[in-house]
Amino acid sequence: MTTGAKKLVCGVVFILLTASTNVADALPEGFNYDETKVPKYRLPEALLKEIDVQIWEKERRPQILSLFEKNVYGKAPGKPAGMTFEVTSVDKQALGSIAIRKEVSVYFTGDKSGPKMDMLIYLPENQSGPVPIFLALNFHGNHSIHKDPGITLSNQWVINSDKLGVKNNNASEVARGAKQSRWPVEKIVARGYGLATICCGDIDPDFDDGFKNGVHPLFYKKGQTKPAPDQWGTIAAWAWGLSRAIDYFETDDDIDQKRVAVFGHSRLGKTSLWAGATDERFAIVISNDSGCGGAALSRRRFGETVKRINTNFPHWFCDNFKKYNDNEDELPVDQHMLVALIAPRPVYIASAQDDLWADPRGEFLSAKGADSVYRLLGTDGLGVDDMPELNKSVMSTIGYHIRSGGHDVTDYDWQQFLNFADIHLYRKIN
Ligand code: GTR
Repeated sequence: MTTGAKKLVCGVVFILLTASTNVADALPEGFNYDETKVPKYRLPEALLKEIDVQIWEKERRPQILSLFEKNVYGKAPGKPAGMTFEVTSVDKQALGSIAIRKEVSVYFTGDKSGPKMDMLIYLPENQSGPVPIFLALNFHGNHSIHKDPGITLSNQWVINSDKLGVKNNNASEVARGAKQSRWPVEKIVARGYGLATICCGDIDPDFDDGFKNGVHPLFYKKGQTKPAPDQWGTIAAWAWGLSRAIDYFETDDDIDQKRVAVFGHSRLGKTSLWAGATDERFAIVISNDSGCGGAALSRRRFGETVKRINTNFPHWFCDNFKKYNDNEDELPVDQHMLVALIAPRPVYIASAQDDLWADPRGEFLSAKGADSVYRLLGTDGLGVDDMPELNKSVMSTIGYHIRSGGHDVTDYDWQQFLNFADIHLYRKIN
């Protein structure tokens, strides 16, 4: 071998080693990442034997929804009486005059000193009527999604981060635009869609405080200090907040509340699926790398497990979910039934090849497990039998892709979400 060729081989080996180290970093030890070691399991059936559309709608769907409420996410209250909205800013020439930017505060009980969520909205500047919109929670404050200096710096609880300059849960200018790679706002508005986003911490700060902060205490009965074992955890509270955003859209003539695509990444992808299941006003549901408690089948115990998620994040699900730690086979549901609850509305599940912690195959199998319900309801379901090739998206009513790379939201992901919305939301209704 020539010296040049040797150098090339060494270089390739080095790159491969570095790449695999990075992947391994995101994969906690002591969990299964080996397909041959997935235990044998039997999924509960979404459809029962003698079933038709009417029985699905009147009996089976409500039954499955209630099983998820009781055993996984917890039951949330409805729309609060007295909720008010306040438009706090409007700029009709945002982002170099391509967008309208609005900010809206939602006061959950109407009390301005009580919990509220602050929503940031971008709409295409040249819209001729109400526009379809992507709605998504963010992790670090609205100001983190774009460098736009007109976005108000959050004055609510945000998660501490050295990198983003956040101490004592107070937002910092360092975070402005820090997450913009995940939010291609210009592309979204250029394609004729709006984007609305809210920081998840406005609804419930993401740590286990025994449910003293956030929206839970607003609904306690006299003497109650925390949710009952079948009442909402943090994910259900975040999903509830997304429904309150649609309540606002219903009052805004610039937004078409019948064409709302709810989107979320990771823990917020679990949330978008649950929001889509509980609120049929969401026209399209998109989950990105949502993993355990999201699109991935719990029974596979591949990557993150029920026990691990309940231990690390004891506040995300309802207390009853802890009964299934190391006991997944006793769950009366699995996550394919969560996807089925969204039927017949289009749902898109996105996975990433290196994100084994979120079990890409388990996410695909949920999509596949929901297919029978989607077909019963007259759609084309999931258009493939097997996992598609890398970076080849499936655009049937159940959409799916697995892209190269790790746990993140990339341009590739957004490209597919926009195409999916064009097929199922935009062109269909226009
Ligand atoms: C991880 C968690 C995942 C996923 C992720 C995220 O630590 O294990 O379930 O939700 O966080 O939200 O980024």
